Amino acid sequence: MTQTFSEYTPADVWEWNSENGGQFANINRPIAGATHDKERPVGKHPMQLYSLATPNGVKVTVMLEELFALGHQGAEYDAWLVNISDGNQFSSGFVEANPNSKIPALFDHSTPTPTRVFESGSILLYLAEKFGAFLPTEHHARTETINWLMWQMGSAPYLGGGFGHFYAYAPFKIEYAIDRFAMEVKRQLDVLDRNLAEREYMAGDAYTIADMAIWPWYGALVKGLIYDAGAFLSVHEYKNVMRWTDQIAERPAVKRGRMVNRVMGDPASQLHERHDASDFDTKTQDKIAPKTD
Ligand SMILES: N[C@@H](CCC(=O)N[C@@H](CS)C(=O)NCC(=O)O)C(=O)O
Repeated sequence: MTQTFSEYTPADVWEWNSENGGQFANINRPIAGATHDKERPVGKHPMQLYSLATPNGVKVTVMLEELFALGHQGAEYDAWLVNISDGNQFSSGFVEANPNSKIPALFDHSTPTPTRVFESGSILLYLAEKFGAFLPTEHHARTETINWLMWQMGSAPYLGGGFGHFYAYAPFKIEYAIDRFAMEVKRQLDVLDRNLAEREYMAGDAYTIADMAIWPWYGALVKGLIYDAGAFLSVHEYKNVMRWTDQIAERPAVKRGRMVNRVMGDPASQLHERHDASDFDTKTQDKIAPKTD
């Protein structure tokens, strides 16, 4: 049966009702800028990352771990935790790194004056160009990589802000909204599935920043790890996406990248901050959190 809904008529002028009951009502604001003064911490490494292990954050920690694994010492990094549910993204220091107040944000301290880089797609491109890695140099392959990178940046808001929001987080279920975004997300999964039927990776034979951008969102979706929506979206239908997801999950740098700035799940998978490559062995939550039993 189709749900009918007609109680709400928009006012002539929208007003901010911070008590709207949505899951993120405490951090959502209609204005930009800092809410409080707090300096950005800076560690010893060339790259200073301010992030959280959401899909957008994981894109960048995977890239940094991949670069480091290739031997690029210049990609050594400090990863500082930005807890977005506590409003850390509105500190003055973070807003200097990203005026859009969203993780991830990076400062490259190896340039004559530090270079700020925000938007995960921009960060991936910046690092790929700086280190000459994971972005093919051949004209067609390079263009195809950037095509899919931009596809992800334009498409994921329909998955997260659209489908995920209305399916998992909205204070009540609206059939119209869930239907609209489920349709779009299934279409996107089919786009990926058809592409991956013809090639090993998103842009061709090589693993690139396009895979790093798409995998944390759509790989997690087909594994039922986000929004608990695997059955609802019949994700088992997307066999090529599943094959590619499993293949990428096996990469050691991906396994490490997923752990950085992670604050949920198995304590052994959570490395709240990373300041040294050895932190994976010594500083995960199972090793540093006090035991309660
Ligand atoms: N287009 C941005 C999206 C970043 C984004 O949405 N970050 C979320 C977490 S996944 C965030 O920081 N949200 C905090 C907020 O909205 O206040 C990117 O790809 O970097």
